[in-house]
Amino acid sequence: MPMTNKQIAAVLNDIADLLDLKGDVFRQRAYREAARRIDMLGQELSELHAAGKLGSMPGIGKSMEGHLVELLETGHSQRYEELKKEFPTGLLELLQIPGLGPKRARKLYEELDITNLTELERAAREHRLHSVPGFGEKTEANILRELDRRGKRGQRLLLGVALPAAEEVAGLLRGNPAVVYISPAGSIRRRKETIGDIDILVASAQPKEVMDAFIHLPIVKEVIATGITKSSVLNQDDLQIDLRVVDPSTYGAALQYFTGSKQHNIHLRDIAIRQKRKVSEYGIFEEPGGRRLGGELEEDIYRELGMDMMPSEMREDTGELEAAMEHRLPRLLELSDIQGDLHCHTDWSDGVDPLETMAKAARELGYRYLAITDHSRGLGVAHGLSVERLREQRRLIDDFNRRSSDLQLLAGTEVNIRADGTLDYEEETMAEFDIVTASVHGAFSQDRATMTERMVRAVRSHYVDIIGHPTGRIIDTRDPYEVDLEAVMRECAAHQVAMEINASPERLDLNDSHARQARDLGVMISIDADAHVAGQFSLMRYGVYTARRGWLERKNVLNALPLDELKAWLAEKRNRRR
Ligand code: DGT
Ligand code: CA
Ligand code: CA
Ligand code: ZN
Repeated sequence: MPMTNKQIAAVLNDIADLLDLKGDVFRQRAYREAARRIDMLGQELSELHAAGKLGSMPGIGKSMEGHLVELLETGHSQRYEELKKEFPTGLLELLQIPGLGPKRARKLYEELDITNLTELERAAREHRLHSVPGFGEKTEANILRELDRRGKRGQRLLLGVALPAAEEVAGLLRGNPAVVYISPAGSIRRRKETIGDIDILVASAQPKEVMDAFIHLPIVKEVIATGITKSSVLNQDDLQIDLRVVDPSTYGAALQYFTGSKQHNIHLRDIAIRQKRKVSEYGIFEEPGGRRLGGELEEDIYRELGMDMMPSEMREDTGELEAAMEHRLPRLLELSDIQGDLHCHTDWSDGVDPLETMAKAARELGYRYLAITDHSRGLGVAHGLSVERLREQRRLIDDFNRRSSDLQLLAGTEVNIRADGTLDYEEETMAEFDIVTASVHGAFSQDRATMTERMVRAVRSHYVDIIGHPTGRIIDTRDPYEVDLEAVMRECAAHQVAMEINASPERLDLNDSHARQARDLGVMISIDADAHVAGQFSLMRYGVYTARRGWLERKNVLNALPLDELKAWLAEKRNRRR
Protein backbone atom coordinates (compact mmCIF):
# COMPACT_ATOMS: atom_id res chain seq x y z
CA MET A 1 0.00 0.00 0.00
CA PRO A 2 1.44 3.40 -0.93
CA MET A 3 1.64 6.01 1.84
CA THR A 4 -1.48 8.13 2.40
CA ASN A 5 -1.43 11.92 2.23
CA LYS A 6 -1.69 12.05 6.00
CA GLN A 7 1.35 9.85 6.45
CA ILE A 8 3.38 11.79 3.91
CA ALA A 9 2.43 15.13 5.45
CA ALA A 10 3.48 13.77 8.86
CA VAL A 11 6.93 12.81 7.51
CA LEU A 12 7.37 16.22 5.85
CA ASN A 13 6.39 17.96 9.08
CA ASP A 14 8.90 15.83 11.00
CA ILE A 15 11.60 16.77 8.49
CA ALA A 16 10.64 20.43 8.93
CA ASP A 17 10.89 20.06 12.72
CA LEU A 18 14.29 18.43 12.45
CA LEU A 19 15.55 21.15 10.10
CA ASP A 20 14.17 23.65 12.57
CA LEU A 21 16.18 22.02 15.35
CA LYS A 22 19.25 22.39 13.17
CA GLY A 23 18.42 26.05 12.65
CA ASP A 24 17.82 25.60 8.92
CA VAL A 25 14.87 28.00 8.86
CA PHE A 26 14.74 28.51 5.14
CA ARG A 27 14.44 24.91 4.09
CA GLN A 28 12.10 23.90 6.92
CA ARG A 29 9.59 26.37 5.53
CA ALA A 30 9.47 24.60 2.18
CA TYR A 31 8.74 21.27 3.86
CA ARG A 32 6.09 22.74 6.10
CA GLU A 33 4.35 24.46 3.22
CA ALA A 34 4.38 21.24 1.18
CA ALA A 35 2.92 19.31 4.14
CA ARG A 36 0.17 21.88 4.54
CA ARG A 37 -0.80 21.71 0.91
CA ILE A 38 -0.79 17.92 0.88
CA ASP A 39 -2.91 17.89 4.02
CA MET A 40 -5.55 19.96 2.26
CA LEU A 41 -5.41 18.14 -1.05
CA GLY A 42 -8.70 16.60 -2.12
CA GLN A 43 -7.00 13.65 -3.82
CA GLU A 44 -4.47 11.00 -2.80
CA LEU A 45 -0.92 11.78 -3.95
CA SER A 46 -0.50 8.15 -4.95
CA GLU A 47 -3.30 8.60 -7.51
CA LEU A 48 -1.75 11.81 -8.83
CA HIS A 49 1.57 10.04 -9.10
CA ALA A 50 0.04 7.06 -10.90
CA ALA A 51 -1.52 9.49 -13.38
CA GLY A 52 1.86 11.21 -13.83
CA LYS A 53 0.44 14.48 -12.53
CA LEU A 54 2.49 15.01 -9.38
CA GLY A 55 4.36 17.88 -11.03
CA SER A 56 1.15 19.80 -11.65
CA MET A 57 0.54 20.39 -7.94
CA PRO A 58 0.77 24.09 -7.13
CA GLY A 59 3.59 25.10 -4.82
CA ILE A 60 5.58 21.86 -5.20
CA GLY A 61 9.00 22.39 -6.74
CA LYS A 62 11.20 19.86 -8.53
CA SER A 63 13.20 18.74 -5.51
CA MET A 64 10.09 18.39 -3.32
CA GLU A 65 8.53 16.35 -6.08
CA GLY A 66 11.56 14.06 -5.91
CA HIS A 67 10.97 13.56 -2.18
CA LEU A 68 7.34 12.72 -2.76
CA VAL A 69 8.17 10.20 -5.47
CA GLU A 70 10.70 8.55 -3.16
CA LEU A 71 8.14 8.34 -0.33
CA LEU A 72 5.42 7.01 -2.61
CA GLU A 73 7.59 4.42 -4.30
CA THR A 74 9.77 3.22 -1.41
CA GLY A 75 7.87 4.30 1.71
CA HIS A 76 11.09 5.88 2.96
CA SER A 77 12.97 9.14 2.74
CA GLN A 78 16.72 9.09 2.87
CA ARG A 79 16.83 12.71 3.97
CA TYR A 80 14.47 11.91 6.86
CA GLU A 81 16.55 8.93 8.00
CA GLU A 82 19.75 10.98 7.95
CA LEU A 83 18.22 13.84 9.90
CA LYS A 84 16.77 11.50 12.49
CA LYS A 85 20.26 10.17 13.21
CA GLU A 86 21.40 13.65 14.20
CA PHE A 87 19.00 13.96 17.15
CA PRO A 88 17.41 11.64 19.72
CA THR A 89 13.95 10.61 18.48
CA GLY A 90 12.08 11.94 21.50
CA LEU A 91 13.29 15.47 20.87
CA LEU A 92 10.58 16.02 18.28
CA GLU A 93 7.93 15.45 20.97
CA LEU A 94 9.21 18.48 22.83
CA LEU A 95 8.22 20.70 19.93
CA GLN A 96 4.59 19.77 20.43
CA ILE A 97 4.54 21.70 23.70
CA PRO A 98 3.23 25.22 23.03
CA GLY A 99 5.94 27.74 23.76
CA LEU A 100 8.76 25.27 23.16
CA GLY A 101 10.12 26.27 19.80
CA PRO A 102 13.10 24.56 18.17
CA LYS A 103 15.63 26.96 19.68
CA ARG A 104 14.43 26.36 23.20
CA ALA A 105 14.03 22.62 22.74
CA ARG A 106 17.59 22.47 21.53
CA LYS A 107 18.78 24.42 24.53
CA LEU A 108 17.10 21.96 26.88
CA TYR A 109 18.82 19.13 25.04
CA GLU A 110 22.23 20.76 25.16
CA GLU A 111 22.11 22.10 28.71
CA LEU A 112 20.04 19.54 30.60
CA ASP A 113 20.30 16.56 28.27
CA ILE A 114 16.51 16.39 28.00
CA THR A 115 15.60 14.14 25.08
CA ASN A 116 11.89 13.39 25.52
CA LEU A 117 8.67 14.41 27.28
CA THR A 118 9.22 12.15 30.30
CA GLU A 119 12.59 13.76 31.01
CA LEU A 120 11.07 17.18 30.44
CA GLU A 121 8.36 16.48 32.99
CA ARG A 122 10.86 15.22 35.57
CA ALA A 123 13.07 18.28 35.11
CA ALA A 124 10.08 20.61 35.41
CA ARG A 125 8.84 18.91 38.58
CA GLU A 126 12.31 19.13 40.09
CA HIS A 127 12.44 22.83 39.17
CA ARG A 128 15.59 22.35 37.14
CA LEU A 129 14.29 24.16 34.05
CA HIS A 130 14.78 27.68 35.26
CA SER A 131 18.52 27.15 35.57
CA VAL A 132 18.50 27.37 31.76
CA PRO A 133 18.71 30.94 30.45
CA GLY A 134 15.36 32.06 29.09
CA PHE A 135 13.30 29.64 31.19
CA GLY A 136 11.46 31.34 34.06
CA GLU A 137 9.16 29.90 36.68
CA LYS A 138 6.23 30.84 34.51
CA THR A 139 7.52 28.74 31.61
CA GLU A 140 8.03 25.86 33.98
CA ALA A 141 4.46 26.12 35.25
CA ASN A 142 3.11 26.39 31.68
CA ILE A 143 4.97 23.28 30.63
CA LEU A 144 3.66 21.32 33.61
CA ARG A 145 0.13 22.42 32.95
CA GLU A 146 0.37 21.37 29.31
CA LEU A 147 1.84 17.97 30.21
CA ASP A 148 -0.94 17.51 32.73
CA ARG A 149 -3.60 18.33 30.15
CA ARG A 150 -2.09 15.82 27.73
CA GLY A 151 -2.09 13.10 30.35
CA LYS A 152 -5.76 13.61 31.01
CA ARG A 153 -6.68 13.77 27.35
CA GLY A 154 -8.68 10.67 26.53
CA GLN A 155 -8.41 8.65 23.41
CA ARG A 156 -11.61 10.10 21.95
CA LEU A 157 -11.92 10.50 18.20
CA LEU A 158 -13.11 13.56 16.35
CA LEU A 159 -16.55 13.13 14.82
CA GLY A 160 -14.93 14.19 11.54
CA VAL A 161 -12.83 11.00 11.70
CA ALA A 162 -15.31 8.59 13.28
CA LEU A 163 -18.39 9.42 11.23
CA PRO A 164 -16.84 8.80 7.80
CA ALA A 165 -15.39 5.52 9.12
CA ALA A 166 -18.82 4.43 10.37
CA GLU A 167 -20.50 5.50 7.15
CA GLU A 168 -17.95 3.54 5.15
CA VAL A 169 -18.78 0.33 7.03
CA ALA A 170 -22.52 0.94 6.85
CA GLY A 171 -22.20 1.63 3.12
CA LEU A 172 -20.29 -1.58 2.50
CA LEU A 173 -22.76 -3.74 4.43
CA ARG A 174 -25.96 -2.08 3.29
CA GLY A 175 -26.10 -4.06 0.05
CA ASN A 176 -25.73 -7.39 1.84
CA PRO A 177 -28.96 -9.43 1.44
CA ALA A 178 -28.79 -10.51 5.11
CA VAL A 179 -28.91 -6.88 6.27
CA VAL A 180 -32.43 -5.47 6.74
CA TYR A 181 -31.50 -2.17 8.41
CA ILE A 182 -28.17 -0.70 9.39
CA SER A 183 -27.34 2.50 11.25
CA PRO A 184 -24.56 4.02 13.31
CA ALA A 185 -25.70 4.36 16.94
CA GLY A 186 -24.23 5.79 20.15
CA SER A 187 -22.51 9.15 20.24
CA ILE A 188 -21.89 9.04 16.46
CA ARG A 189 -25.61 9.06 15.78
CA ARG A 190 -26.01 11.89 18.28
CA ARG A 191 -23.21 13.69 16.36
CA LYS A 192 -21.20 14.49 19.44
CA GLU A 193 -18.02 16.39 18.68
CA THR A 194 -15.86 13.52 19.94
CA ILE A 195 -16.55 9.80 19.95
CA GLY A 196 -15.44 7.13 22.43
CA ASP A 197 -16.07 4.11 20.24
CA ILE A 198 -17.90 3.52 16.97
CA ASP A 199 -21.19 1.66 17.45
CA ILE A 200 -23.09 0.24 14.49
CA LEU A 201 -26.42 -1.53 14.72
CA VAL A 202 -27.82 -4.02 12.20
CA ALA A 203 -31.24 -5.65 11.94
CA SER A 204 -31.00 -9.15 10.49
CA ALA A 205 -32.54 -12.58 10.80
CA GLN A 206 -29.20 -14.09 9.73
CA PRO A 207 -26.65 -12.69 12.20
CA LYS A 208 -23.94 -15.22 11.25
CA GLU A 209 -23.91 -14.05 7.65
CA VAL A 210 -23.72 -10.42 8.75
CA MET A 211 -20.84 -11.04 11.16
CA ASP A 212 -18.99 -13.03 8.55
CA ALA A 213 -19.34 -10.23 6.03
CA PHE A 214 -18.33 -7.64 8.64
CA ILE A 215 -15.09 -9.24 9.80
CA HIS A 216 -14.05 -9.89 6.20
CA LEU A 217 -14.58 -6.33 4.97
CA PRO A 218 -11.54 -5.04 3.05
CA ILE A 219 -11.18 -2.17 5.55
CA VAL A 220 -10.72 -4.56 8.48
CA LYS A 221 -7.14 -4.78 9.66
CA GLU A 222 -7.66 -6.86 12.77
CA VAL A 223 -10.54 -8.75 14.37
CA ILE A 224 -10.60 -8.09 18.12
CA ALA A 225 -13.59 -10.22 19.07
CA THR A 226 -16.30 -12.00 17.20
CA GLY A 227 -19.62 -13.48 18.33
CA ILE A 228 -23.14 -13.97 17.06
CA THR A 229 -24.60 -10.72 18.37
CA LYS A 230 -21.53 -8.52 18.64
CA SER A 231 -18.11 -8.24 16.98
CA SER A 232 -15.30 -5.71 17.24
CA VAL A 233 -12.64 -4.93 14.67
CA LEU A 234 -9.92 -2.41 13.98
CA ASN A 235 -10.00 -0.67 10.61
CA GLN A 236 -6.93 0.41 8.62
CA ASP A 237 -6.64 3.55 10.70
CA ASP A 238 -6.76 1.55 13.97
CA LEU A 239 -10.24 2.76 14.85
CA GLN A 240 -12.31 0.29 16.87
CA ILE A 241 -15.70 -0.49 15.36
CA ASP A 242 -18.33 -2.46 17.30
CA LEU A 243 -21.11 -4.04 15.29
CA ARG A 244 -24.21 -5.45 16.94
CA VAL A 245 -26.90 -7.51 15.23
CA VAL A 246 -30.48 -7.71 16.52
CA ASP A 247 -33.66 -9.29 15.25
CA PRO A 248 -35.63 -6.96 12.95
CA SER A 249 -38.63 -7.13 15.32
CA THR A 250 -36.61 -5.36 18.07
CA TYR A 251 -34.53 -3.07 15.86
CA GLY A 252 -36.32 0.16 16.85
CA ALA A 253 -35.99 -0.48 20.56
CA ALA A 254 -32.34 -1.46 20.17
CA LEU A 255 -31.58 1.61 18.08
CA GLN A 256 -33.26 3.81 20.67
CA TYR A 257 -31.29 2.13 23.47
CA PHE A 258 -27.90 2.11 21.78
CA THR A 259 -28.23 5.66 20.51
CA GLY A 260 -28.40 6.96 24.06
CA SER A 261 -27.32 9.07 25.62
CA LYS A 262 -27.19 7.13 28.81
CA GLN A 263 -28.71 10.11 30.66
CA HIS A 264 -31.50 10.35 28.10
CA ASN A 265 -32.24 6.62 28.47
CA ILE A 266 -32.26 6.73 32.25
CA HIS A 267 -34.69 9.64 32.27
CA LEU A 268 -36.85 7.98 29.61
CA ARG A 269 -37.15 4.82 31.71
CA ASP A 270 -38.16 6.89 34.73
CA ILE A 271 -40.94 8.48 32.74
CA ALA A 272 -41.99 5.03 31.51
CA ILE A 273 -42.17 3.59 35.03
CA ARG A 274 -44.44 6.43 36.11
CA GLN A 275 -46.75 5.49 33.24
CA LYS A 276 -46.67 1.78 34.21
CA ARG A 277 -44.55 0.97 31.20
CA LYS A 278 -41.15 -0.66 30.83
CA VAL A 279 -38.65 0.31 28.14
CA SER A 280 -35.76 -2.00 27.27
CA GLU A 281 -33.55 -2.68 24.28
CA TYR A 282 -36.20 -5.26 23.22
CA GLY A 283 -39.25 -3.03 23.20
CA ILE A 284 -41.81 -1.19 25.29
CA PHE A 285 -44.00 -3.29 27.59
CA GLU A 286 -47.02 -2.91 29.88
CA GLU A 287 -46.33 -3.34 33.58
CA PRO A 288 -47.41 -5.52 35.18
CA GLY A 289 -48.18 -8.26 32.70
CA GLY A 290 -45.46 -7.55 30.19
CA ARG A 291 -47.65 -7.21 27.11
CA ARG A 292 -45.44 -5.83 24.32
CA LEU A 293 -46.66 -2.54 22.88
CA GLY A 294 -44.01 -2.01 20.22
CA GLY A 295 -40.30 -1.87 19.44
CA GLU A 296 -39.85 -2.66 15.76
CA LEU A 297 -39.65 1.06 15.07
CA GLU A 298 -37.86 3.67 17.17
CA GLU A 299 -41.01 5.85 17.05
CA ASP A 300 -42.93 3.13 18.92
CA ILE A 301 -41.04 3.81 22.14
CA TYR A 302 -41.72 7.55 22.21
CA ARG A 303 -45.24 7.32 20.85
CA GLU A 304 -46.36 4.82 23.49
CA LEU A 305 -45.19 7.26 26.16
CA GLY A 306 -47.15 10.13 24.59
CA MET A 307 -44.10 11.87 23.15
CA ASP A 308 -43.05 13.18 19.77
CA MET A 309 -39.82 11.61 18.53
CA MET A 310 -36.88 13.96 18.70
CA PRO A 311 -33.85 13.93 16.38
CA SER A 312 -30.93 11.91 17.77
CA GLU A 313 -28.80 15.06 18.15
CA MET A 314 -31.12 16.27 20.92
CA ARG A 315 -30.92 13.20 23.13
CA GLU A 316 -28.71 14.52 25.91
CA ASP A 317 -31.40 14.98 28.56
CA THR A 318 -31.28 18.75 28.41
CA GLY A 319 -35.03 19.27 28.19
CA GLU A 320 -35.86 17.33 25.03
CA LEU A 321 -38.01 14.74 26.85
CA GLU A 322 -40.14 17.46 28.48
CA ALA A 323 -40.46 19.26 25.15
CA ALA A 324 -41.41 16.02 23.40
CA MET A 325 -44.08 15.33 26.00
CA GLU A 326 -45.55 18.82 25.58
CA HIS A 327 -45.33 18.64 21.77
CA ARG A 328 -43.08 21.67 21.56
CA LEU A 329 -39.91 20.22 20.02
CA PRO A 330 -38.18 22.73 17.77
CA ARG A 331 -38.02 22.01 14.05
CA LEU A 332 -34.26 21.74 13.76
CA LEU A 333 -32.14 23.24 11.01
CA GLU A 334 -31.34 20.89 8.11
CA LEU A 335 -28.25 20.85 5.91
CA SER A 336 -30.51 21.58 2.95
CA ASP A 337 -31.57 24.87 4.62
CA ILE A 338 -28.06 26.23 4.14
CA GLN A 339 -28.00 28.79 1.32
CA GLY A 340 -24.32 29.70 1.26
CA ASP A 341 -21.04 29.93 3.14
CA LEU A 342 -19.82 33.18 4.67
CA HIS A 343 -16.21 32.29 5.51
CA CYS A 344 -13.58 30.91 3.16
CA HIS A 345 -10.00 31.51 2.06
CA THR A 346 -8.43 31.52 -1.39
CA ASP A 347 -4.84 31.40 -2.59
CA TRP A 348 -4.83 35.17 -2.11
CA SER A 349 -4.13 34.49 1.58
CA ASP A 350 -3.54 31.07 3.15
CA GLY A 351 -5.97 29.01 1.08
CA VAL A 352 -4.90 26.62 -1.65
CA ASP A 353 -7.40 27.16 -4.46
CA PRO A 354 -7.96 30.22 -6.64
CA LEU A 355 -11.11 32.26 -6.17
CA GLU A 356 -12.69 30.83 -9.33
CA THR A 357 -12.24 27.26 -8.09
CA MET A 358 -13.81 28.08 -4.73
CA ALA A 359 -16.75 29.74 -6.46
CA LYS A 360 -17.23 26.79 -8.78
CA ALA A 361 -17.29 24.36 -5.82
CA ALA A 362 -19.85 26.53 -3.99
CA ARG A 363 -21.98 26.58 -7.10
CA GLU A 364 -21.83 22.78 -7.37
CA LEU A 365 -23.21 22.55 -3.83
CA GLY A 366 -26.16 24.65 -4.95
CA TYR A 367 -25.14 27.65 -2.84
CA ARG A 368 -26.66 31.01 -3.74
CA TYR A 369 -23.85 33.01 -2.20
CA LEU A 370 -20.28 32.72 -1.00
CA ALA A 371 -18.32 35.30 0.99
CA ILE A 372 -14.64 35.50 0.12
CA THR A 373 -12.98 36.30 3.45
CA ASP A 374 -9.22 36.17 3.12
CA HIS A 375 -7.08 37.19 6.07
CA SER A 376 -6.29 40.81 6.85
CA ARG A 377 -2.88 42.38 6.34
CA GLY A 378 -1.59 42.07 9.91
CA LEU A 379 -1.68 38.30 9.73
CA GLY A 380 1.69 37.91 8.04
CA VAL A 381 1.85 34.14 8.54
CA ALA A 382 -1.37 33.76 6.58
CA HIS A 383 -0.33 36.20 3.81
CA GLY A 384 -2.93 38.76 4.87
CA LEU A 385 -4.10 41.13 2.13
CA SER A 386 -2.91 44.71 1.77
CA VAL A 387 -5.43 47.40 0.83
CA GLU A 388 -4.13 47.36 -2.76
CA ARG A 389 -4.55 43.60 -3.03
CA LEU A 390 -8.06 43.94 -1.62
CA ARG A 391 -9.00 46.35 -4.41
CA GLU A 392 -7.64 43.94 -6.99
CA GLN A 393 -9.63 41.09 -5.46
CA ARG A 394 -12.74 43.25 -5.38
CA ARG A 395 -12.49 43.76 -9.15
CA LEU A 396 -12.28 40.01 -9.65
CA ILE A 397 -15.36 39.50 -7.48
CA ASP A 398 -17.38 42.19 -9.29
CA ASP A 399 -16.33 40.63 -12.55
CA PHE A 400 -17.49 37.22 -11.44
CA ASN A 401 -20.82 38.56 -10.24
CA ARG A 402 -21.49 40.25 -13.59
CA ARG A 403 -21.10 36.90 -15.31
CA SER A 404 -22.97 34.78 -12.74
CA SER A 405 -26.70 34.51 -12.45
CA ASP A 406 -27.00 31.78 -9.80
CA LEU A 407 -24.14 32.28 -7.33
CA GLN A 408 -23.24 35.70 -5.92
CA LEU A 409 -19.88 36.37 -4.31
CA LEU A 410 -19.65 38.75 -1.38
CA ALA A 411 -16.45 40.73 -0.94
CA GLY A 412 -15.48 40.04 2.64
CA THR A 413 -12.58 39.73 5.01
CA GLU A 414 -11.62 37.75 8.06
CA VAL A 415 -10.21 40.73 9.83
CA ASN A 416 -7.89 40.16 12.72
CA ILE A 417 -8.98 41.47 16.12
CA ARG A 418 -5.76 42.95 17.47
CA ALA A 419 -4.71 42.50 21.07
CA ASP A 420 -6.34 45.80 22.05
CA GLY A 421 -9.62 45.04 20.27
CA THR A 422 -9.02 47.34 17.30
CA LEU A 423 -9.40 45.93 13.81
CA ASP A 424 -6.68 45.31 11.32
CA TYR A 425 -7.86 47.77 8.61
CA GLU A 426 -8.63 51.50 8.70
CA GLU A 427 -12.26 52.56 8.94
CA GLU A 428 -12.51 53.63 5.30
CA THR A 429 -11.36 50.17 4.20
CA MET A 430 -13.71 48.42 6.62
CA ALA A 431 -16.62 50.38 5.21
CA GLU A 432 -16.06 48.94 1.73
CA PHE A 433 -16.64 45.27 2.50
CA ASP A 434 -19.95 43.56 1.78
CA ILE A 435 -19.44 41.42 4.86
CA VAL A 436 -16.92 41.31 7.70
CA THR A 437 -15.94 38.42 9.95
CA ALA A 438 -13.66 39.37 12.82
CA SER A 439 -11.57 36.78 14.66
CA VAL A 440 -8.91 36.49 17.31
CA HIS A 441 -5.75 34.91 15.89
CA GLY A 442 -3.14 35.71 18.54
CA ALA A 443 -2.46 36.96 22.07
CA PHE A 444 -4.59 34.03 23.26
CA SER A 445 -3.25 34.11 26.79
CA GLN A 446 -4.74 37.44 27.82
CA ASP A 447 -6.65 37.34 31.08
CA ARG A 448 -10.42 37.04 31.07
CA ALA A 449 -11.20 40.71 31.59
CA THR A 450 -8.79 41.86 28.88
CA MET A 451 -9.99 39.31 26.35
CA THR A 452 -13.63 40.10 27.06
CA GLU A 453 -13.02 43.82 26.64
CA ARG A 454 -11.06 43.14 23.45
CA MET A 455 -13.88 41.15 21.86
CA VAL A 456 -16.60 43.52 23.04
CA ARG A 457 -14.68 46.38 21.47
CA ALA A 458 -14.61 44.56 18.14
CA VAL A 459 -18.33 43.84 18.36
CA ARG A 460 -19.06 47.50 19.06
CA SER A 461 -16.95 48.71 16.13
CA HIS A 462 -20.07 48.72 13.90
CA TYR A 463 -18.03 47.25 11.06
CA VAL A 464 -18.21 43.65 12.18
CA ASP A 465 -21.01 41.34 11.00
CA ILE A 466 -19.78 38.02 12.40
CA ILE A 467 -17.39 36.95 15.15
CA GLY A 468 -15.38 34.03 13.75
CA HIS A 469 -14.54 30.91 15.82
CA PRO A 470 -15.46 32.82 18.98
CA THR A 471 -13.56 30.80 21.63
CA GLY A 472 -10.45 29.85 19.67
CA ARG A 473 -10.47 26.26 20.87
CA ILE A 474 -9.05 23.43 18.81
CA ILE A 475 -10.37 20.15 20.13
CA ASP A 476 -7.68 18.21 22.03
CA THR A 477 -5.03 20.72 20.97
CA ARG A 478 -5.80 24.19 22.24
CA ASP A 479 -8.10 25.15 25.09
CA PRO A 480 -10.54 28.02 24.52
CA TYR A 481 -9.13 31.32 25.65
CA GLU A 482 -10.39 32.86 28.87
CA VAL A 483 -13.37 35.05 28.04
CA ASP A 484 -16.76 35.96 29.45
CA LEU A 485 -18.60 34.54 26.47
CA GLU A 486 -22.01 35.48 27.78
CA ALA A 487 -20.98 39.13 27.93
CA VAL A 488 -19.77 38.92 24.33
CA MET A 489 -23.03 37.23 23.30
CA ARG A 490 -25.13 39.95 24.91
CA GLU A 491 -23.09 42.55 23.10
CA CYS A 492 -23.56 40.69 19.80
CA ALA A 493 -27.32 40.59 20.35
CA ALA A 494 -27.40 44.32 21.07
CA HIS A 495 -25.31 45.30 18.03
CA GLN A 496 -26.72 42.87 15.48
CA VAL A 497 -23.54 40.86 15.22
CA ALA A 498 -23.75 37.15 14.43
CA MET A 499 -21.52 34.51 15.96
CA GLU A 500 -19.98 31.70 14.01
CA ILE A 501 -20.20 27.98 14.37
CA ASN A 502 -16.96 27.17 12.63
CA ALA A 503 -17.78 23.81 11.06
CA SER A 504 -14.25 22.50 10.85
CA PRO A 505 -14.46 19.25 12.89
CA GLU A 506 -11.40 20.13 14.96
CA ARG A 507 -12.90 23.49 15.89
CA LEU A 508 -16.71 23.29 16.14
CA ASP A 509 -16.54 26.73 17.68
CA LEU A 510 -19.07 27.77 19.00
CA ASN A 511 -19.79 24.35 20.43
CA ASP A 512 -23.28 22.88 20.88
CA SER A 513 -24.11 24.32 24.31
CA HIS A 514 -22.68 27.75 23.49
CA ALA A 515 -24.69 27.79 20.28
CA ARG A 516 -27.81 27.09 22.29
CA GLN A 517 -26.95 29.82 24.77
CA ALA A 518 -26.37 32.30 21.92
CA ARG A 519 -29.70 31.37 20.38
CA ASP A 520 -31.43 31.89 23.74
CA LEU A 521 -29.85 35.34 23.97
CA GLY A 522 -31.11 36.26 20.50
CA VAL A 523 -27.79 36.07 18.65
CA MET A 524 -27.85 35.03 14.99
CA ILE A 525 -25.52 32.17 14.11
CA SER A 526 -23.47 31.83 10.94
CA ILE A 527 -22.32 28.29 10.13
CA ASP A 528 -19.19 28.25 8.00
CA ALA A 529 -16.81 25.63 6.73
CA ASP A 530 -13.84 28.07 6.82
CA ALA A 531 -12.68 26.23 3.70
CA HIS A 532 -9.02 26.68 2.79
CA VAL A 533 -9.44 24.39 -0.21
CA ALA A 534 -12.53 23.69 -2.31
CA GLY A 535 -12.99 20.18 -0.92
CA GLN A 536 -13.52 21.58 2.57
CA PHE A 537 -16.89 23.16 1.79
CA SER A 538 -18.33 19.73 2.54
CA LEU A 539 -17.38 20.17 6.22
CA MET A 540 -20.49 22.34 6.53
CA ARG A 541 -22.44 19.32 7.73
CA TYR A 542 -20.45 19.15 10.98
CA GLY A 543 -21.46 22.72 11.75
CA VAL A 544 -25.07 21.85 11.04
CA TYR A 545 -24.84 18.87 13.42
CA THR A 546 -23.49 21.16 16.13
CA ALA A 547 -26.29 23.65 15.44
CA ARG A 548 -28.85 20.85 15.75
CA ARG A 549 -27.28 19.77 19.03
CA GLY A 550 -27.75 23.39 20.07
CA TRP A 551 -31.46 23.21 19.14
CA LEU A 552 -31.08 25.77 16.35
CA GLU A 553 -33.87 26.31 13.86
CA ARG A 554 -33.62 27.77 10.39
CA LYS A 555 -34.61 31.22 11.61
CA ASN A 556 -31.60 31.35 13.96
CA VAL A 557 -29.09 30.91 11.15
CA LEU A 558 -27.77 33.79 9.05
CA ASN A 559 -26.66 31.69 6.09
CA ALA A 560 -29.99 29.89 5.96
CA LEU A 561 -31.47 33.19 4.76
CA PRO A 562 -32.11 33.61 1.04
CA LEU A 563 -29.73 36.07 -0.61
CA ASP A 564 -32.13 39.02 -0.60
CA GLU A 565 -32.85 38.59 3.11
CA LEU A 566 -29.16 38.24 3.90
CA LYS A 567 -28.51 41.43 1.95
CA ALA A 568 -31.31 43.17 3.85
CA TRP A 569 -29.78 42.03 7.15
CA LEU A 570 -26.37 43.36 6.12
CA ALA A 571 -27.88 46.61 4.86
CA GLU A 572 -29.76 47.16 8.10
CA LYS A 573 -26.55 46.63 9.97
CA ARG A 574 -24.79 49.15 7.73
CA ASN A 575 -27.57 51.70 8.22
CA ARG A 576 -27.16 51.43 11.96
CA ARG A 577 -23.58 52.53 11.51
CA ARG A 578 -24.62 55.97 10.27
P1 DGT B 1 -18.99 7.31 23.63
O1 DGT B 1 -18.80 6.00 22.96
O2 DGT B 1 -18.24 7.46 24.89
O3 DGT B 1 -18.73 8.47 22.71
O4 DGT B 1 -20.53 7.48 24.05
P2 DGT B 1 -21.77 6.57 23.71
O5 DGT B 1 -22.98 7.38 24.05
O6 DGT B 1 -21.68 6.02 22.33
O7 DGT B 1 -21.67 5.43 24.80
P3 DGT B 1 -21.38 3.87 24.72
O8 DGT B 1 -20.63 3.49 23.50
O9 DGT B 1 -20.77 3.52 26.02
O10 DGT B 1 -22.84 3.24 24.72
C1 DGT B 1 -23.70 3.35 23.59
C2 DGT B 1 -25.10 3.61 24.07
O11 DGT B 1 -25.59 2.54 24.87
C3 DGT B 1 -25.25 4.81 24.98
O12 DGT B 1 -25.34 6.00 24.26
C4 DGT B 1 -26.52 4.49 25.72
C5 DGT B 1 -26.45 3.02 25.87
N1 DGT B 1 -25.94 2.70 27.22
C6 DGT B 1 -24.69 2.34 27.53
N2 DGT B 1 -24.59 2.11 28.85
C7 DGT B 1 -25.79 2.33 29.38
C8 DGT B 1 -26.33 2.27 30.71
O13 DGT B 1 -25.64 1.96 31.67
N3 DGT B 1 -27.65 2.57 30.88
C9 DGT B 1 -28.44 2.93 29.83
N4 DGT B 1 -29.71 3.21 30.06
N5 DGT B 1 -27.96 3.01 28.58
C10 DGT B 1 -26.66 2.72 28.35
CA1 CA C 1 -19.96 4.72 21.50
CA1 CA D 1 -19.87 1.14 22.53
ZN1 ZN E 1 -10.78 31.68 8.43
